[in-house]
Amino acid sequence: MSEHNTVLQELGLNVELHDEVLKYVDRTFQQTVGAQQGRPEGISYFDHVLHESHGGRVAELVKQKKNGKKTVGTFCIYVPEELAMAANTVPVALCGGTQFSVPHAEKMFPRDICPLIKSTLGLAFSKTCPYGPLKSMAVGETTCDAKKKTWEILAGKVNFHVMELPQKKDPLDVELWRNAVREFQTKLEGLSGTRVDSAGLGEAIRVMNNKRRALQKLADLREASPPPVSGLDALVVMQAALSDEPVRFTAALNRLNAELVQRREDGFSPVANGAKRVMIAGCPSVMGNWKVHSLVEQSGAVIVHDESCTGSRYFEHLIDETATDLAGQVNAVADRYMKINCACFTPNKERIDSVVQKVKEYNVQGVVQYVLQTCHGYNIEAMRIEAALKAANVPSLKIVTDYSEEDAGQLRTRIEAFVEQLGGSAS
Ligand code: BJ8
Repeated sequence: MSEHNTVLQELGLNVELHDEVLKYVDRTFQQTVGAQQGRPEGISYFDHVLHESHGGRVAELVKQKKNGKKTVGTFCIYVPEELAMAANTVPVALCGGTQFSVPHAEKMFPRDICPLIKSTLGLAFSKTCPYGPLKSMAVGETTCDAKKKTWEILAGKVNFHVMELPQKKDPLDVELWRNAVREFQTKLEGLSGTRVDSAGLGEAIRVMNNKRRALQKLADLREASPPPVSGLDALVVMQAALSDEPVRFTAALNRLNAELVQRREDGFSPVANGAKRVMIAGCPSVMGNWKVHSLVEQSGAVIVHDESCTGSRYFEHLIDETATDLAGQVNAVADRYMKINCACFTPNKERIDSVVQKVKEYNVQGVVQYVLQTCHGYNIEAMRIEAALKAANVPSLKIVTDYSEEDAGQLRTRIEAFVEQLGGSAS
């Protein structure tokens, strides 16, 4: 048995099944991301991060755990990573993006819940997620109904904390959320035995803001026509952002960005001149899920922006760094996260406006609204987004799908027809 599989076995994983998951994910990766031409050299780091998310990264966290550092598992980008870091813990996203694990969840949970939740649960139930046994605490949030009700089941089985996220953004809601963030801080301090102080939180804020700046720079580079990088590769970077160590990640992304600047100066792009510029809006596409991005780009379009939690919702809005006392810093953290526009908010005018704004900013010719099956928030909100886009003369297409390949042929036909009818070539 390899050294790594020994580590997995020590974590209590089903090593044989885990090998099958990796082969499945690798095959999906090769058929989508790996099949592209003209990828930048710097992307290899991010491929490696995805590849090692169940390998080297796990070994790294096991080592840290042995030295007393706790890992905190998260399922949503509302959970403030800065606080976890300042409390001397490591935040790691636990969301699953592979169809492989879905049937394992369906044995125990209802079939008609979203694939992201089923994939995540299936990895845990089949003992193929190394982060499950590694984590010292999991953190849920009151976002969609499916998640909220799932946390109730999981809370009885593992150390679980639920952050209460309000559903509106009025002053009382902001106060409620600030309290939830303070409560999270206390919970983390109890877990790690480390008090969050102003210096530590200030440093964590700087680290995460630098990461956001680098991701924003990548987003800016995609404004070019044609962009120096494909949307699929930008997605790979985003997926890596959710699991990698942030300082190392930012350094690698700054190197990739420098390469892309050079490509732009040299007039080199992997994308054909005149490729239709498409934006993805809606649900996240976490590691293992490259389906819709791949279909869109195989149809001859290029994705120039992602309005999702594996896109701009993760990195837009910096945390205000001017507060110097701990209470002010914690409020600044809370207020930045409250600006995220998930469809679980109502009435959510901010999200509708921001989608229209991004269309202009990134010179988008058409929007693909990406909805994971049974995600009612994004599915119903798609009606208002479509109306706002129509008023702005921007065509849109709503796709409701899961992680399986069964509908790929039908989706391909719909996406090709959509891309075909998009207006003249981008300027
Ligand atoms: S901030 S999008 S990461 S909740 S897709 S589980 S909403 S039924 S992933 Fe999400 Fe946070 Fe919102 Fe982003 Fe529910 Fe929808 Fe499934 Fe979702």
